[in-house]
Amino acid sequence: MKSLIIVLLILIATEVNAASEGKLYRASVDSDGVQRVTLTGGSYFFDPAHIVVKVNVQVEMRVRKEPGIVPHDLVIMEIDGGKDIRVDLDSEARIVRFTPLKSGKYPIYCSRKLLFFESHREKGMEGVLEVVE
Ligand SMILES: [Cu+2]
Repeated sequence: MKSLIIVLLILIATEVNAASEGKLYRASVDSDGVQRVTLTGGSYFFDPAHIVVKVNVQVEMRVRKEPGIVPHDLVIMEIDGGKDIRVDLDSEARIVRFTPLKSGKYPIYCSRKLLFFESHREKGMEGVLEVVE
């Protein structure tokens, strides 16, 4: 009985974790040695919201914005040897290239904010880029 409860607790904890990090996309390395990811941002989400990439392998990220008038951007801090990524999202895809040099979890978020309203990040426009060995 006790072990059943423990298993249930683990399952619940895993579920909560999955929910907070959103849809998972695990990048694979293409034959040319680049791992490609497609990311869409909108009000107020990133899809996928949880991206897993390999360390020390170039990432090519195609980013675009869902249709609509609300402006969005994409920020990833200190991903490429301390370099930040900041790109305005457009309905036409833009390509961002970087090489993650250190494993860890890097927040992905939108830095937009309208006047005194909550920031887009606070409204849920954030995710995680997980860099693994
Ligand atoms: Cu935004």
